[in-house]
Amino acid sequence: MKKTDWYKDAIIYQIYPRSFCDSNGDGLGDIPGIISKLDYLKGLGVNCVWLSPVYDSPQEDNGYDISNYKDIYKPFGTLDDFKVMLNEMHKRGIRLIMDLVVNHTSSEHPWFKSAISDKNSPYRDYYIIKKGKKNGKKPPNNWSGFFAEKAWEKIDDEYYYLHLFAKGQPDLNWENPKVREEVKDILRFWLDMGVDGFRCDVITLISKDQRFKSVFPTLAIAGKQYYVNGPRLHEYLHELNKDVLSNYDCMTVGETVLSSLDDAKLLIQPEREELSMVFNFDHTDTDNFFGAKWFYREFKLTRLKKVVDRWQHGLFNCGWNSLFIENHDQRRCIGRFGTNDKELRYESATMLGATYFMLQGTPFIYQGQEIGMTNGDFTEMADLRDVEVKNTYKLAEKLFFLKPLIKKHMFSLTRDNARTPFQWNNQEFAGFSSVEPWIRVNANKEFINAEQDLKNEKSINKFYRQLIEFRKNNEVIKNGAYTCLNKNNNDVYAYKRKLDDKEVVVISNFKNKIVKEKLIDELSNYKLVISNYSNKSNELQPYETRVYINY
Ligand code: TEU
Repeated sequence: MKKTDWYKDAIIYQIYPRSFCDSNGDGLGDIPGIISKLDYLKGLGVNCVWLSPVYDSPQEDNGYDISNYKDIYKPFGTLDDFKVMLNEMHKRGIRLIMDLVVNHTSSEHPWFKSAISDKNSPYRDYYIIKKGKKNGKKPPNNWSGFFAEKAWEKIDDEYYYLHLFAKGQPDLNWENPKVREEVKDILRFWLDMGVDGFRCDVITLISKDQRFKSVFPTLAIAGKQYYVNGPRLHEYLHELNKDVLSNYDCMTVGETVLSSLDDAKLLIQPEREELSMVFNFDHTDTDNFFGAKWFYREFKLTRLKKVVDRWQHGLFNCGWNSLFIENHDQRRCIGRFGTNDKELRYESATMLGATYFMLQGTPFIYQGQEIGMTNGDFTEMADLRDVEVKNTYKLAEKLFFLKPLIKKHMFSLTRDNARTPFQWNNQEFAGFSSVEPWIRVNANKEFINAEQDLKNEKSINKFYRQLIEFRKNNEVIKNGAYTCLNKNNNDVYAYKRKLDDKEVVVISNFKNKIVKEKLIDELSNYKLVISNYSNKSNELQPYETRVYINY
């Protein structure tokens, strides 16, 4: 097997299976539904899919809680359906990467059930189980997790288990070599079947500082200094790479929450043989304080530029970037980053699309992003489904904030915003399903849907096709050096990519106003290849974007 860098030429489409396409009328998306849409994906031009978890699971966190790593969640289909899907993807030149969720399992996993029901179980040491303090009355330490809860849950009078996410997601004990062998076995199972790689869920959390020290003060995600980028992280990843990943032509992209550029370099420098790429969240944190999305603050373009500059320069000739503006944990990009989700939706969507697509790295598109889907139109807490927002709401209520205010906050920031059913057409359930889906369809499916978008003169999908087409085999986009052309400008983002004497220049207006841009005068010998207005003057229209080349 020859290991290649195919992921550097990939354009990856993320499918959140529950919400993509329901083929059998149970209100939940499924694998046959995905198969029925592969020609649509082929038409868009993507050449790889990242599939959010489809494994067997009680779905406390929509599949990020796995109870059997080698089987499919029944309502999504069977292993045979999966194999057909994989084959149909490969036939169309589309690779498939799976979601690898191995920081934790589900509490319904047989390993965990055995571990907590019997102190002598061979699986006891698969998890992080510790005696409580004060004769079991208090947890082993004061850590808290990501979902607005304490990180320890009682098993009996004496013992607790660690869960950095929901209670139904107990953390695995990676110190135990048997656990690492199990993970390798899971990797081989899917790689041997033909999958092309993995998106590794919260991979930077797998190694915990074994002193399990309490921390002070105890803010949100208390203890993170002891469990993010822990002491043996690199050793574990190198081991997986050496023993399994290096034997296949596969790629990995690590979800690296709370990690810096320096942390990322250690994970992806090719000679270290750990991961291929990471997802960093510095850009999605440009509209909050402390990297915590609930602490919302107004977006500022210069802040975004700083982040992009840091990563584009930081990984140049040293690692490989991933590029994304949406995923299943983020709210929709339109209406975000200073843009407008109403009358200038097309302009906003296309401007953001062009701006991130011309950077160095592998672009990811989240389902619905390519037709400009917007946040959910939630009005009641009962409209929401996500365990994170439910826990956070409970906590906020306890801290006696004004209820109507927190509700509004929850509606605008909940992860459910990205999880509403894909809007295929304007039928009652948006062509997603024939029955009421698991989460409400956005009422704007009347005019925001794939069928309509493809008919529109201003089609977001067609704009993305253009971006994808332009990137394919484009050496300047793949390898060119990045330079920001107007660091201190808070309205317009202009940057250049340069390889030898070939240049690509991107100019994007992030404001809902007309902006005069002098740079345009200097580009009179360049060719305008992509834009979302037919304007050629040096005044940029609201959310106008232009891509120029000099070759
Ligand atoms: O996300 C990790 C993670 O850190 C997020 O939960 C993040 O804190 C949150 O989205 C901020 O709003 C991964 C998965 O992408 C997510 O869907 C899972 O819930 C989580 O891991 C647990 O597996």
